[in-house]
Amino acid sequence: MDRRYFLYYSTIAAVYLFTGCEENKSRSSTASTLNKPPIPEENMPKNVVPFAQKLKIPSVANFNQIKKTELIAQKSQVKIFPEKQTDVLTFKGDLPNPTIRINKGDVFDLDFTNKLPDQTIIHWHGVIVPEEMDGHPKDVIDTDHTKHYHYPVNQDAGTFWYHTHPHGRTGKEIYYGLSGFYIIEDEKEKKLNLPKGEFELPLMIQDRRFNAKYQLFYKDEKIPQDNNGVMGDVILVNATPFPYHEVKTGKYRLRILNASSARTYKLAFDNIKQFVLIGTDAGLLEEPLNVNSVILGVAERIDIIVDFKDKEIGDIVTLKTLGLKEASQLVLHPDYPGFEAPMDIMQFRITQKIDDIAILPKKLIPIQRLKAEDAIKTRTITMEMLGDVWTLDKKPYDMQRIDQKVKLGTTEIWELKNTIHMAHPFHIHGVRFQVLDRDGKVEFPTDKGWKDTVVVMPLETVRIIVHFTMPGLFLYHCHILEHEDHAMMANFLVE
Ligand SMILES: [Cu+2]
Repeated sequence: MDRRYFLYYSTIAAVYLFTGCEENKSRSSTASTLNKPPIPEENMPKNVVPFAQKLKIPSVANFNQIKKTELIAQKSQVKIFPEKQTDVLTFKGDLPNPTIRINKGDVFDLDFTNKLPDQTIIHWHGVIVPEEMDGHPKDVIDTDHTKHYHYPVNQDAGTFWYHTHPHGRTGKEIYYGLSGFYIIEDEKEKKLNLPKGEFELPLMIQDRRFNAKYQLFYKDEKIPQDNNGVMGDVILVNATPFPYHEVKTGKYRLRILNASSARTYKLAFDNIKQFVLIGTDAGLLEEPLNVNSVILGVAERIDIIVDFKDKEIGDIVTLKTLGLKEASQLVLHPDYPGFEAPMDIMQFRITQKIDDIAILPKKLIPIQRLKAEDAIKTRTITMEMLGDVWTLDKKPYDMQRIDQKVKLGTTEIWELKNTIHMAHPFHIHGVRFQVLDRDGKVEFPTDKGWKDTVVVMPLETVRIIVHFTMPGLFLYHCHILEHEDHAMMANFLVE
């Protein structure tokens, strides 16, 4: 049986087994497609040969060497597949978009020009910046207009990212290409002597759908489940489908970002049982943590060390997702692999023996634990479905409404209650936070570090603790892009 049809019918079977909160409407419309594949003929995906292309490495805009740079959101054509042009959106005319690197203490200076037909804006995900620099959707700029971003970077080293954030169109713009890495470095991190140069790789993971003409296609309006989240069967790493990368027998620092629309990954390697988690979204851990796998929701990042020292020339190590069936009982697109599906992501091919004698430090960066007793308030935020619209606290997003007011300089506990049978990565702008506890059964090693996005599993409550240091109006929202574009977003004012 053709793999597409196998996936299709096995997911249909899952619909009938499922007795949770899925709307009757969507269940019957899925069932009505039983006799006919839902994807129109022209959108039938071509076979994509995995591990046929080298991993692309983004260019770097390094504020050590430059004072200022520019990004221009524009339509472009790029070769995601050899000899084929794919229509995409880029910031510099090509994909992957450049990686921004900047030192803590330096000033970020950038002109952003919008050459798209619609209004848009850039958000610096995880970077704590003044309100007018944050890229709130209220600050969108018109076509052919330029916004000047200028702010000091005052936070610890970590792996962040940037993407556009216009309300209602974020999902589509990121899907077509508008995201990149943003790396902050500092002196404390440099002293740790972590792998660098060719031994440090940013990996942006995104699942995508391509049609027979090698063009991306986003939501299928005929499939209501696409509003639950867009999933694809082709995994791009740095805009390269299922790439390979040639490595030596040493330690590599991988900065991994999940910039997908909806997919939560459970990342692991075959042929390497254990790897080392050294950092989470917003900085390094206190000490390296040995792990076998890590769950990574949309917008989350991990900083890991993988050691190929025991490998021989010719060996292959594959980065994959083990699948995470616990993450959703809702049906997403019935024709594409769901959360539960194990999938290969990329290959590391060992091509050279070296003696890597560097030792990973036993201690990384001290983390000051925020204490529950210092919180002046506990707020509960619920993740709800209102009819068939994704919301927070049963209220669809209203750009004019202030949903929460917070006192500058205080600490609060936010209790994130997921009422739906689907995991939601919850993101807060303008802060970094720590996870206090979660009532679920799945263990998250990433809960040990600084976060700006946290996955809340189905029907789970996660308590986070936040210290508010930046005044202004900011957003909190689900980072499944189709959920935030729906209405699963809210404003809070720090004053
Ligand atoms: Cu969500």
